[in-house]
Amino acid sequence: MALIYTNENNPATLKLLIAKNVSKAPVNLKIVHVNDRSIPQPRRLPCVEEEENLTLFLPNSAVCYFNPVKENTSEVLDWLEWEAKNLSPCLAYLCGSSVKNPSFKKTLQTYLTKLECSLKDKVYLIGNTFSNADIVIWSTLYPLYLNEALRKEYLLLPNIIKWIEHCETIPQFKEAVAFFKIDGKTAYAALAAGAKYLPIPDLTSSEGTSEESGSPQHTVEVVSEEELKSAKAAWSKDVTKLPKLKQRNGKVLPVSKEKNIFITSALPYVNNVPHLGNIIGCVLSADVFARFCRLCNYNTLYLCGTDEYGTATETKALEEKLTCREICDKYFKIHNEIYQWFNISFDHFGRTSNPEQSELCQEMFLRLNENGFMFTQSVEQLHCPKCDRYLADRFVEGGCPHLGCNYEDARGDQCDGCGKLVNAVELKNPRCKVCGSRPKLKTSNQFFIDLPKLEPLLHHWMKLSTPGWSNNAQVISKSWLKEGLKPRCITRDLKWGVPVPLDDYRNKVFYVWFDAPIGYMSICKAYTKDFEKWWRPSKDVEVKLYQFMAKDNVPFHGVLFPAMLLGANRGYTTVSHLMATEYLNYEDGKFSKSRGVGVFGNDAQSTGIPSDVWRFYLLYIRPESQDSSFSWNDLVTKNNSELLNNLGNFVNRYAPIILCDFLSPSLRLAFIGPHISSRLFTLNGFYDYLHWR
Ligand code: B3M
Ligand code: B3M
Ligand code: ZN
Repeated sequence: MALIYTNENNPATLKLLIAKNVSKAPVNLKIVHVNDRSIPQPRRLPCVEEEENLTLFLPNSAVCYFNPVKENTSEVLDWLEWEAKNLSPCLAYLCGSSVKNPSFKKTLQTYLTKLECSLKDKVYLIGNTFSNADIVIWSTLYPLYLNEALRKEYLLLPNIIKWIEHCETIPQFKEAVAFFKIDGKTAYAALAAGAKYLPIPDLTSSEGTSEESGSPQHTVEVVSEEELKSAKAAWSKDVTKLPKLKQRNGKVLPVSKEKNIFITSALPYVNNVPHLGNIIGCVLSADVFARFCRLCNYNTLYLCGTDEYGTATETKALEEKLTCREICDKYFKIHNEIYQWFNISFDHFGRTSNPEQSELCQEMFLRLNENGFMFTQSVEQLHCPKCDRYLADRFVEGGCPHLGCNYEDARGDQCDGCGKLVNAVELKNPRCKVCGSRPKLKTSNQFFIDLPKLEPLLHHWMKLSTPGWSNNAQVISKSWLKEGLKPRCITRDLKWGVPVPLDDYRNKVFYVWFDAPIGYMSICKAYTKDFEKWWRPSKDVEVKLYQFMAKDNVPFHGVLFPAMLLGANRGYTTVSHLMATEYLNYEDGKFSKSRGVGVFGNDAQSTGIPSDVWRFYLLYIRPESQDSSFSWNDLVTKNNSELLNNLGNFVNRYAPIILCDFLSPSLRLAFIGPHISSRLFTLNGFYDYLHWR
């Protein structure tokens, strides 16, 4: 049975009770304080918990849900929207908020005049037909009617009074009022307290442009003949005859003669909390594509996981005084929870510190070694005598060696001053990041992958593969190849990583960029023992690999990893679509965890803004072909104008059923139409929730 959570005296609850009486839907009522932790997210009052996964937190939406009659015409919906966007927030500001806002007095008067005109010679708002519009507006005005002082101050006009008094005698209204006492003095304060974000009443509609017309004016945009035709054709398709979505039971595996889509998003390091830029660049972009492919009934596998080895983890462990394992466990959980909150539809979210990783990484190395694509060479490395350890690139700092850049805190891998890559041994006045002392040069033998030897193979492969890549991915990879490939050192004197499986090297581990891409395989193996069906498909099976990432990861996915796969010569699947995004900036600068600038996954969550709105906005500003920026003001504007006014109105009014699978299940909007039995969620009233400032 549905359960209504409400604070006391909230007129919006009255709507729900009347609608429930009209439709004879049984409900329970739970009176709570606005700060009660048991209120379902997003903790607005009143809200209706319908089933485990369905909470209606928009009162007008819930009214239509309780009472889904076909009389919910667009005229009714206009009134519901007007009530949610204008009338009720205006009353809340004037009579309910602790900060009184007298400037809305004139606005309210305009609203009341409009209502008065609409009720002229009518029994109900819409002629002689009782509708949900009566329930909703009556409930909101009733406290004003009850309160003598307010009634004088805000002049209730005669038609309105007549209508209020008429509705008051309807049994379902009477019963609701008797059951849930409304006190004219505190009702609007209760409304304001439950709303959490008070929308600003729409002032433009109070200026009397639409004068006597009861319901709001519509603007009609010009649409071409062809557009109209194709829209009509699309809508006249019988949705019930569309192919049914495949039931996915068990593990997703590729099938001969079908489309087999394998999707990955770059594996995030465990040294930080992902920010919005990471989310749109990798997991969210891939998620939308995965949802699209599943809707097309392709065999779709979407994998991701945390990239846990390497110096990034060791640095973080030192910083937080935890072991590497503890750091990985801690950040794996953080990442996993954030992506769940964003409704990222991974088939599996794994981690590279699993046993499958060591096994596959060592196998790959041995294979490349056997095939003659590895060699050893002695390497000069910085060793800190005080800490007695070789210093990984990130553990050394010093002056930038590049001409013209005098940046003094360049890292061993890259200089933040000029952005160029740095060779750690070339740093001026190097110092150990841990103890600050000066490291010494020492030599040790390391393995190198012979990229120049792999170049011809790679060249040929690139010609065939790159046409489907995003433009920036093509440009970056081709420019690497053009400059000529150099051998790359793939082993390190570190502890936290996959051990090199050869005598004399057993105390070394693989360089993180050698092991990380193998994570895609090992995570797949952790997901299914049949992982080779994806990675080494038989001749009659075609697998297309789509990899999503930010552009700084392109060289590793477009050059290094394919070179490894080709060199291993075992018929491995290689990337057919490398999709890279540009950067997302924060307001006018860069996201930066160290400087605390930006919005991070957990911050997004604590704003109370639903993840679907974040998903919508991030996709809207996705840095596809150039950098873009996140801005709070723009978030509000895009939400109000595009998501609500455009998409929302469209879905609400015209779509018999729309499965917005680009958005997550909670937003799979199904309009309650006559031939649709699955009642999910209507957008109606969404407005008042989402028009926050
Ligand atoms: N958003 C137009 C429409 O719903 C507009 C209504 C405003 S109601 C005050 O089609
Ligand atoms: N962990 C870099 C990053 O998080 C790296 C990606 C690995 S993908 C195999 O940006
Ligand atoms: Zn040191």
